[in-house]
Amino acid sequence: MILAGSQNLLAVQNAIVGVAAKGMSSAAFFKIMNNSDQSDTLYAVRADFAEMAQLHVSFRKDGLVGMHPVKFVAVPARSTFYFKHGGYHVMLMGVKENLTAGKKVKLELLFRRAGTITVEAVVKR
Ligand SMILES: [Cu+2]
Repeated sequence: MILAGSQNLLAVQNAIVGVAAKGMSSAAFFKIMNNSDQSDTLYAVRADFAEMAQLHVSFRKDGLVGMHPVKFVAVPARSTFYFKHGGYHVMLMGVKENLTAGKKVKLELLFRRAGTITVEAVVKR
């Protein structure tokens, strides 16, 4: 997904969403490439196919694993930031349809500087 205009300063790529049955939870992963000289902040994600979408981070501490919501994620200038298993992810609570492998869903990522970036995510097992 390329930001409108020729500069392509912030891009979101390789978006995937995990398979899930209707009513269950899923998670989204992607990479954010910030090619600008300024940091940017992802502060919200919209997904119409889920009741709620939240920025989350997973942690491992003293042999326990868990996760909790975060208010925003900062993406430093000239860097690539990965949302991945065991780290940052978008928690998708209560999916409104069966998410089967190969299906495509839309995610809107809201950045302070770059604005709203819409990506198509592929459902993967
Ligand atoms: Cu989570």
